[in-house]
Amino acid sequence: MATITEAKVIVTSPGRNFVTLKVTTSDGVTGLGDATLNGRELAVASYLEDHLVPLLIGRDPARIEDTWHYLYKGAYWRRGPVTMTAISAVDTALWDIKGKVAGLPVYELLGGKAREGALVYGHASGGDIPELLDDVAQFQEMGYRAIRAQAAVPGSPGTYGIRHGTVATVYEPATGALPEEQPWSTEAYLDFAPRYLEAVRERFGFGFHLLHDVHHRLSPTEAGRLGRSVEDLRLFWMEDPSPAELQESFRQIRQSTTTPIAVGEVFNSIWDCQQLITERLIDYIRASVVHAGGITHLRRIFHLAELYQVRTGSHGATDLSPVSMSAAVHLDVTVPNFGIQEYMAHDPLTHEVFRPAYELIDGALHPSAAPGLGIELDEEAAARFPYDPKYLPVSRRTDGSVHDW
Ligand code: CS2
Ligand code: MG
Repeated sequence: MATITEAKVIVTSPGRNFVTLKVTTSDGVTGLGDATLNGRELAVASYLEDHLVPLLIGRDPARIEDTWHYLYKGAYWRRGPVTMTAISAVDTALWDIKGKVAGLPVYELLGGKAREGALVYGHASGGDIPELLDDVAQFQEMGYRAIRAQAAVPGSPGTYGIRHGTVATVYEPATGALPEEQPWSTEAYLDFAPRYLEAVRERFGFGFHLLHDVHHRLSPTEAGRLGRSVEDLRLFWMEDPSPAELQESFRQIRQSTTTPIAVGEVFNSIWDCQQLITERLIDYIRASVVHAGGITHLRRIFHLAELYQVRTGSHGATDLSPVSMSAAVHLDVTVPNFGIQEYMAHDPLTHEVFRPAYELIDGALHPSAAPGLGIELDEEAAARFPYDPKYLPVSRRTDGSVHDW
């Protein structure tokens, strides 16, 4: 029996911060798992180094399901983004190893392909409507068949989702050692968002999927109003309309509008979406490999969703590393209820460290047929980019009080 002989945590910042777990076996096989939790990276690095790595040494790398339960149930303290991101990294690395040992790409171990590639959506944005329209045109030229549209709300230049720089540049303004504070007016947003979404449909028509992210900014009542006001624009989805701690609040949104609802990028276990799925309060579940317990647990969430005709639409912003993206694409091509995959191209600097083998073809990501996940990490390159503390901004309402980010 091979055993795990080493598990190394690699923190690197090529363009933005990433935490990666590299597991090595006594046969010399290595596997990678993403452990990045944007703005709280070092907490996961410590959870892994101080608490999980000592438990992994000497274990059988083939026992993925058992290791998952050992780490989840054995901790006594369950769930939470730090714990689940750390477990995700271990799980993903073990699937990578299992594929390499079997000589098969991970999608074969998951039951084989249901489709050749995973349809992705790209992020078009602009400081105003004309800029947004130019950006949508760029994504169409690049072959994207699904496009998310966001424009800066007048009076709130730092609105979430607005890219600074080129298509490959992170848009989340990482503001240094302390979070930047940004103003937010729900009234201004509710007035403006339907207008720019309409402008996109007016100029480009209905021959592509149009998506929009609300980023947890609305109450269920406001979300219902937004959804209703854009029904004629036939959005693919309205994302994160409201914070989902209160899952049953989505019933109100659901009853207010036929605009499809997607939620889940901040979820870390099946318990965060059980009610949303089983009561069909959403159309798309956006949990991801890295934050929802790895391939093992995300697959469980997707299978539950399949029973209730809820489709998948995993989070894939640039704070999810190319290791995450590789794992996501392997899983996406196998699940019957796949819907769409978010994809933001990484900064070219990121690719000096991470070398993924997935390919974007005609608006869909195709996994590589190489054994495992088809992802390599250059440790020497990683060492050239030390950790760079950065935070997401904090949002404040016009009266000065803190709002949801
Ligand atoms: C966003 C994310 O991609 C999305 O849908 O909501 O970019 C989110 O803001 C970041 O991943 C937070 O780390
Ligand atoms: Mg989002």
